[in-house]
Amino acid sequence: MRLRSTRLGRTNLERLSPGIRRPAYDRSRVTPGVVHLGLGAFHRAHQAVVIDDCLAAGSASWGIVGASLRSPDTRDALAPQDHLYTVAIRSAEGTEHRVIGALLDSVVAREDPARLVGRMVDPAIRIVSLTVTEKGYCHTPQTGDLDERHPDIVHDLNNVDAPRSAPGFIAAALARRRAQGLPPFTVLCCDNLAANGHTVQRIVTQFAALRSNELGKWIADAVAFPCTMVDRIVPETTDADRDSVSSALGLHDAWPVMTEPFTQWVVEDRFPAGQPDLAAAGVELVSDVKPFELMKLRLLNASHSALAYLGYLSGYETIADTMQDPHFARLAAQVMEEAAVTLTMPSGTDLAAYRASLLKRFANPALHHRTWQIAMDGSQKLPQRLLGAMQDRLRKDLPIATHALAVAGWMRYVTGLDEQGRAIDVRDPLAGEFAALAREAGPIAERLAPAMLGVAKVFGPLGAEPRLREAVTAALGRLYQDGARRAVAAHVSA
Ligand code: CS2
Repeated sequence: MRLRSTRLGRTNLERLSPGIRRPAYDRSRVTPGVVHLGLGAFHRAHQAVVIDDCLAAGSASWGIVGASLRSPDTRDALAPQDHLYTVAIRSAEGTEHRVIGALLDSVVAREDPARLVGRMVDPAIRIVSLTVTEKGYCHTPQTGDLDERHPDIVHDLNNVDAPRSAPGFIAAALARRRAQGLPPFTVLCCDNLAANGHTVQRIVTQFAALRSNELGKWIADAVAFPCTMVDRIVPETTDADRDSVSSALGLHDAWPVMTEPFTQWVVEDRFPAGQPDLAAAGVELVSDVKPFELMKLRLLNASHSALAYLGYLSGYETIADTMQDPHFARLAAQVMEEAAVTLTMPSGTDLAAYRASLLKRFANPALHHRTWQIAMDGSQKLPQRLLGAMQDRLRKDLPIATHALAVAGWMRYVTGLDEQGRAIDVRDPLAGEFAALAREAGPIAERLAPAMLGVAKVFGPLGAEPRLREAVTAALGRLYQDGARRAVAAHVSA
């Protein structure tokens, strides 16, 4: 019934239920300054909210044009509502709804690549930001280099003006700007990659150099790729969420996004082409993001992945469910504690308080964040979340059993069969390779662990490290013998 209620849109904002926050600026005066690649829920609940604040503070030339690289779903949901959508901020205390106006238009790259390139070449666009997920960069996560054999990269090198990949679009637009004598835009990566700005700079430069050495050199010299640390937990929107948001609004929103109260954005202050007043909107502008990035990847994302694999195998559907099990809450705390000693933070950073706040955020009962969602694309996530900290701990001669249990949980998960023998829907660019290795090795830790550790794209030389092999094989053995729930309980009680 609710689905037939009036659609949210620019002409009916005054009909929103009282108490719903809405754009505090004249949207008709806003012009685009940002093209964002990857118009998913995370962008809409994070950077777009900040830009909405910037627009309210007077930076009217920084509206967003969003692009989905493949799927038309977001555009199809948002275009009929003038690209307005709701952010629902959920906690045990209740839900706050806020309608965001920062997104002005959307493009589906696959349908019309030239249109997207055209928008990126517009001189008004001074920032191209990205949330295309780890695998969207077409790189080898272990080394941070462009994967020249990636099918999208091969395609884009043969179709430079009608690309498919994020590096392909950035290079195409920058090449045209250079040819037209226009200054480049700043490339702002907002994905959880290690040293994300530097990594994307390397990937785009390598791609461009395959097109022409001059272009590669110009991009390396002239384009800024600031590093960022982005943080906000954004579970996938469900139909029940759509219904509850629409009923709170009094108008139908086809694709609201769900999130938590916490939000953080730390950005390297390097925007030669200009920036909206990010600082006024709460963004922390710093000269070196690296320590914050590592802190977040190794504390938040590492323990998230550990909870996701081991929690899923234990039959827990969401992170909050998993955290209700005190052994898993302890496991998350232990991953963080053990990773914390590998970090060097600027003075004044209170890591203990940060860890405590993460445990509270994970336990948020109002967020339905599925373990399955976080378990996705592990091959792209493991190096920066777990393996770097393991390497650093090994260098310091510290034990790595906790991280090894998480890695073993991932190995067990990507075999594609759960502890009851039911199929797991493994989503990972390397899923086929992992399934084949699992079939060949069988459910035998001594065979499976070394086979997985031999996948160089994920583990690199670390896979041959004897202490790591021993710890991961032992942990995988316990998972096969006792099941994940008992193995975690035994580990944290030891
Ligand atoms: C999660 C992240 O899906 C995942 O892998 O760990 O999306 C996490 O929720 C965000 O990085 C939080 O900022």
